[in-house]
Amino acid sequence: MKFETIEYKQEGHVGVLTIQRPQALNALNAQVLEELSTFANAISNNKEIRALVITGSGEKAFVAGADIKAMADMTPKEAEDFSTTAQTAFNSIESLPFAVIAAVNGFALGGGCELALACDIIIASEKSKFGLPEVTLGLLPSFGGTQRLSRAVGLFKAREMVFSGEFYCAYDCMNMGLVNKVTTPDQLLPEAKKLAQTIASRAPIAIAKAKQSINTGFELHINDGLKREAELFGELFSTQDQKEGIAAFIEKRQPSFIGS
Ligand code: CO8
Repeated sequence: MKFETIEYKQEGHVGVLTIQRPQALNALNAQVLEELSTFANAISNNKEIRALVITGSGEKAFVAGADIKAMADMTPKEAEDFSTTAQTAFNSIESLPFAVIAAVNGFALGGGCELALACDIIIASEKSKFGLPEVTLGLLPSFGGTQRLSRAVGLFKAREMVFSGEFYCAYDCMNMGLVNKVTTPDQLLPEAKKLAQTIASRAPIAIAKAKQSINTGFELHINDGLKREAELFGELFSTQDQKEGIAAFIEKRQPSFIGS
């Protein structure tokens, strides 16, 4: 796969995807969004990838939002289509059957914050800043922000962030449950990769089904979520990795998972 605005590298079972538009603080234009979609769809069945880290190029920004200049002359229909293109790309990332970790190295604003929200885990540099400043531009967060933020931090904090358009530091975001861990800038990628490697050492199908159970269960009545959880649990008993995991425990050795 050849891309111009994103760069992908793989170390063992861990992939690292970097948004590469440093001259615009990695702002998301149509090309970045299309490349993200193509990339996510292309890797969704790749059994060699067991965890993915997403970060931004340069020292300043994860992603400073949707490309404001590209939005300047959009018609209402073009704006709606742009929003749908972004939602489709982020849905594809959210649906990947392995863990996706956002390593937020700087500004995660607007669409950048919404990209992090589509990931499973957010690790942030202490230099990072999160925010949904769309209302300062006469817009609303429409790359999933009004939907995913309230699910992540609750309605009241989400309304405050969206209505104020203010920036929040990494520690404030950790306190509100948006960020899992805050690191020094130097330690950000090593910490994100370390967690990715830990996750990649676990049984891949168990991770995929646990992710499915958490994400789909969140939208269901608890009784339906519990039913789905039990079904997914049962499905794992037809995998070789379930047999390997339990055999390794009984034989007092490390398991070796193959992803089937
Ligand atoms: N879009 C396009 N270019 C950008 C963006 C952006 N979001 N952010 C920064 N840039 C560009 C700047 O224009 C500048 O380019 P140039 O050197 O050519 O002038 C370059 O990146 C560097 O930026 P600054 O000089 O501004 O750097 P500072 O350190 O002074 O400031 C900030 C950094 C605070 C991040 C500042 O750049 C900023 O406020 N950026 C915009 C942040 C923002 O408002 N993001 C939200 C965008 S809206 C959005 O994401 C909505 C999605 C849903 C709606 C879509 C419906 C169609």
